[in-house]
Amino acid sequence: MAELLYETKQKAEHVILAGVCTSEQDDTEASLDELEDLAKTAGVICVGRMIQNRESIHPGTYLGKGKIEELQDLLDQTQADAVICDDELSPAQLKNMEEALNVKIIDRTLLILDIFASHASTSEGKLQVELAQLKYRSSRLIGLRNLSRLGGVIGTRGPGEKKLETDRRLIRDRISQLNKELNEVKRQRQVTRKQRSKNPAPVAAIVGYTNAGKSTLLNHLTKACVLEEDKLFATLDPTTRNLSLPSGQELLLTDTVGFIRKLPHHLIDAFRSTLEEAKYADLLLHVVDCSNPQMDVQMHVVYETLKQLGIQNKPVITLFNKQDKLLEPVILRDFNADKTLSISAKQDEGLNELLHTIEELLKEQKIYIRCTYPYASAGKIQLIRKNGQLIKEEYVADGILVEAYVPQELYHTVMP
Ligand SMILES: Nc1nc2c(ncn2[C@@H]2O[C@H](COP(=O)(O)OP(=O)(O)OP(=O)(O)O)[C@@H](O)[C@H]2O)c(=O)[nH]1
Ligand SMILES: [Mg+2]
Repeated sequence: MAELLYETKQKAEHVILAGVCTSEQDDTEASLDELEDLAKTAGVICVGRMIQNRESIHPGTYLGKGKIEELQDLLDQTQADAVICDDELSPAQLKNMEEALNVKIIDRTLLILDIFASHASTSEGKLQVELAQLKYRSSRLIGLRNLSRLGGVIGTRGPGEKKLETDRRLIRDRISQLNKELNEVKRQRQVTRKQRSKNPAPVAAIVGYTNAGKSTLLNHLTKACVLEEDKLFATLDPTTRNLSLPSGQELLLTDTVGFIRKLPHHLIDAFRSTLEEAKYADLLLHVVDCSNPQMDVQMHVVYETLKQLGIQNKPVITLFNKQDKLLEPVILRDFNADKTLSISAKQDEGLNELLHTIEELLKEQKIYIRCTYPYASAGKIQLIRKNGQLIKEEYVADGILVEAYVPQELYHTVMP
């Protein structure tokens, strides 16, 4: 029984999208386009949409009374079997809408959780999704009971206050169990990171909006074989690969989970350790799909999410990707970036220039040294060659004269 509780596969085939346009959130049409992409990724078909202009979202029913009636008509016309709302609904909104419309009501959060659930492949990813789902669900059990009546997967459990109590307790137990398991995973991740920090190769994290082309970039730079797909949230687990820069210096490159506007907060909490991979990076490669008309909003969402995760003040190279898709020139700028470049990851365009740009930026983060090493200290020069940039190495009377850029953390170790 408990298993069924966190099963989230949507049975709904045909859905109607609903959003509210307020003075604070006025790009509802674009947000619904994205919701439609999410819905497609989750395997459902959108047969209509409805937008309401309101001062603010209705606290009790999400849409106002008149709009709910219109929605009922649209449901009758289209025979759709569910409504997907573009915001996270409160438990009361969910319950009231279900009661008013008598169809399945799904919100943006549930939809994203569903996609994450079907894309999670590692045990860590699965634990994280399950935790986020349970937390979301634990406050919405009444709504979920309705969901089962309307033909949801959890319909077999049967309603009843007693049953509900038991489930609530089961959910609580499972949440604490999941937290325990995730803490263990997190500890493990810290151990790995510590081991990695013994090898002082710089780390670059690829961040960006979902579907921007992050995995494609990693694959084209390193032959990593990460799944690239025209789907949202194709990547949930960070993959790290080695990359040699033109000077021979090694770099670790990490692909990360994509961001999206209104990323559910339970997901952020559950995925914090995965999302925070970028926190330990020396530099961020911010991939932007510049063929998307929503590019500016998407960049803003990325920086806001990074801020929320405590990832700030890192050097950023913004990559305006998918150049090949641009039909006419667009203005490309990012005032938050240290450097910007236009690329097409898929067509290997601009990637060599990218490697040189990374090298340049890393050089700026390093300390310049010019000193003479006694012959016995050749090991230190070897260390510089591996982790810094050796510009000059000359045999002189009293040793080896070295000019180089060295990482700050290695400065004291490599000084003669
Ligand atoms: N035309 C074109 N398509 C690209 C380019 N780079 C990536 N794509 C396509 O964009 C889609 C998304 O690419 P991914 O690499 O999976 O994107 P991602 O940022 O890793 O996405 P998530 O993991 O879902 O967050 C795929 O269909 C890619 O083939 C490019 O330079 N040009
Ligand atoms: Mg990806």
